[in-house]
Amino acid sequence: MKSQVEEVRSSFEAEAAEVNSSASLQELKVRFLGKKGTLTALLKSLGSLSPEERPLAGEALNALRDELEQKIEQKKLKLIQAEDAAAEAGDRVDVTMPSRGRPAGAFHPVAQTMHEIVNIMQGLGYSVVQGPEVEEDYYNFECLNMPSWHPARDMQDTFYFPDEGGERKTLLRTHTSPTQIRAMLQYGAPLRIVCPGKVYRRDNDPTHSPMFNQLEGLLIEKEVSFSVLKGSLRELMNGFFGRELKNRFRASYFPFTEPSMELDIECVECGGENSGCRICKGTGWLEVCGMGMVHPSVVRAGGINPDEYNGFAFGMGLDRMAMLKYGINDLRYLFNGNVSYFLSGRDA
Ligand code: 2U9
Repeated sequence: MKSQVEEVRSSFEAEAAEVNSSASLQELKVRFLGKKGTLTALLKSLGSLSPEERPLAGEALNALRDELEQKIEQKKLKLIQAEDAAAEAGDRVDVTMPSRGRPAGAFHPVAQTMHEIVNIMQGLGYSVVQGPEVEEDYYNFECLNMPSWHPARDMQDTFYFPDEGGERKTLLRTHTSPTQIRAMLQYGAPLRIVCPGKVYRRDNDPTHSPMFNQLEGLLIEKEVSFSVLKGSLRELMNGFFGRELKNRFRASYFPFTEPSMELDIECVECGGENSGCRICKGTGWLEVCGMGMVHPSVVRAGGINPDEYNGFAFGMGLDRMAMLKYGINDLRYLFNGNVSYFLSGRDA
């Protein structure tokens, strides 16, 4: 495999040196990275290697793919600049030439993800509710079993607004759950809602941003069982990823649900077949969603009688779901406004 990697690299270098226009660059890209491209064929052949050979070979091929993508992008920029300069230097102006079209716009991958999940949930009878991003401490924490002394507040290091001496402290919401409390108070039971939106936490590292996008769901009806929750989430994940995925539910803890669980799905990148997989870290599983039966005191805080109604809630990070579905391997791509990564596509 090592020699094949070297062969592909050197033939790419040789062919790239001959490229002198955006059109021939695109052809080069298709030859190496397209669906039937040389490198793509090697990546596909990984499955036929032995489990001992596969991780190293996979790593080398992924690194080569990243390298080729980067070189193509660099070359593309240079060619476009050169072509623009040549066009400007030309002394004849063809006034009949149609203007250079603008690329059609597209949804941001996170917005796209949000729409896809909302569509699936609407199919299951859920409505969309939105709420304020500047929230009251009461709705964000108190109603959700997190009084001021509760240690769970430390997990959501919060942006508080300066205390202006008013009765209610305000903050940037740390989750969309307060919107669901507001909806319970406004609409009562029964209720099926999803709440997508921006949330804010004091997190800033390569895998966390101080603002991220969440989608939470809430169902309040009579005699709701945990199995309905499990079935609904399996439906959502299979619908979102477009195929039947292995799944497992693990016991967990959230102050606002009891009992609580987390859902793992099989790794969408390697299906558990690659011990060196960058996405699942070789575990074969991806954590995608937290959930549980809504705690009776949270149901009561929403103005609904917990002796009459019960239900479940779940929550997930939309940024993470977008990255998993669209193979985006760095959170920063979602925020830096550089569309070339998305326009070039990973499978063009
Ligand atoms: C009400 C009652 C309960 C929403 C829930 C989770 C579990 C959860 C995390 C997923 C990744 C947040 O974005 S994340 O960091 N969320 O695990 N969320 S249950 O529970 C609610 C919501 C509203 C009234």
